[in-house]
Amino acid sequence: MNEHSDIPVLDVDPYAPENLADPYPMHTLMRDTGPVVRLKAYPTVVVCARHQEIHAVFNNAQTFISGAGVGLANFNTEEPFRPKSLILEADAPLHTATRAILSRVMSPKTVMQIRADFAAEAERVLDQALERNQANGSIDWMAEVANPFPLKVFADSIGIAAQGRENLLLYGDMVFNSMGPRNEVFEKSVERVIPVTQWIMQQCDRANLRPGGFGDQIWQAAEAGEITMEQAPMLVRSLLSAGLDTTINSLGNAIYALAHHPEEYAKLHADPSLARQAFEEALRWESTVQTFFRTANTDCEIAGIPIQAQTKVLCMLASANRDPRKWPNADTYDIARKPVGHTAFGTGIHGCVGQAIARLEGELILTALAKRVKRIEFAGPHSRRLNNTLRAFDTLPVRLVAA
Ligand code: OVM
Repeated sequence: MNEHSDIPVLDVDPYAPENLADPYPMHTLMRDTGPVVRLKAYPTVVVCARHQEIHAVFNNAQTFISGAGVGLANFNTEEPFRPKSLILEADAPLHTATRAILSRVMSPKTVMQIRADFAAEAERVLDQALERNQANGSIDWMAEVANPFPLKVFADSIGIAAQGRENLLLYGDMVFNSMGPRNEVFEKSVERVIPVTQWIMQQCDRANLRPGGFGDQIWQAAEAGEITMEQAPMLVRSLLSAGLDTTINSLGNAIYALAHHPEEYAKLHADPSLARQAFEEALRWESTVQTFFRTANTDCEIAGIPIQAQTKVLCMLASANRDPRKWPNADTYDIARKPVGHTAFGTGIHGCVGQAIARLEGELILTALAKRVKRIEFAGPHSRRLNNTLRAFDTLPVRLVAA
């Protein structure tokens, strides 16, 4: 793009396996190259890796739209991987209507109502994990805690059946991979796209949703005329897409942060009321959703640099959260820090609509952990699940030392 010829170009691929495995050196290079950079391998893209520009782009949804996709593909010229999300991949006025429904379904009142059940389940999961840990000397945190907890509490809240929930992980992996290029990790994750998608859409039928659950409440909004009956299952799909893989890996990332920082864990163990801010700081330090794109709707500018209409803007959310221009000691995991303004949930009108529930899940698991466990140690090498958007684990072996 000639119009962008003043923007520095980097010969790095954010979707190469080595950068997915360890994105931080690349983030530093991107931030230090300029407020906007280009990538040799992706000529339709400009990248923002500093906090200031990412915040500006996300808070100008009229110029930097979501309806052309929040991944690499521009839906104005490329076919979406799946029918577009009615909230993530939508702009006003559609987004306004769907957002209102989901923010009511997951309101502060809802969070108060679900809290006791979520807390009881968090305690049960940690009790069981500790038992397995006593028996075997260590546990896989992902298999014993991070996967089962959201798969129980959030999927129960939506109101889907208990059977087949492993499909939620496969589906999330696919959807988040589809926001990058058609590389090897994408191809591998879409091997079972047809049966997994069929299962997901089946769960979205009203007949398969528990009366009163989040899914049923979306159908009630359709009955009331806020959206059409055809749109209701698609909005249920958003809960199934966005609410599991994200929180699951955030619980993985949080324990990874704490196991890496025994002195920080000691503070949490001494005062479990720090659980909420320890989780929040983990979201800053290891952001589960690493990237989202916007699309320039018109010729515009970022940091005074002209940007051509239809350019995809790659926002490195995890890099904004480690930007030393924004955060003192940005690379330090410090549970006393209150990381207000982090971008792990995005920011602006598309900011995560389920973030209060995600925070609740993190707080409750870390509280239950802090009360039972005096020390966490890595118990062998972890294995990452490389994903084009998510910072994720397959396995995360840890030893929990009981208090
Ligand atoms: C959706 C959706 C999918 C993935 C992520 C997300 C983080 C939303 O289908 O609406 O938000």
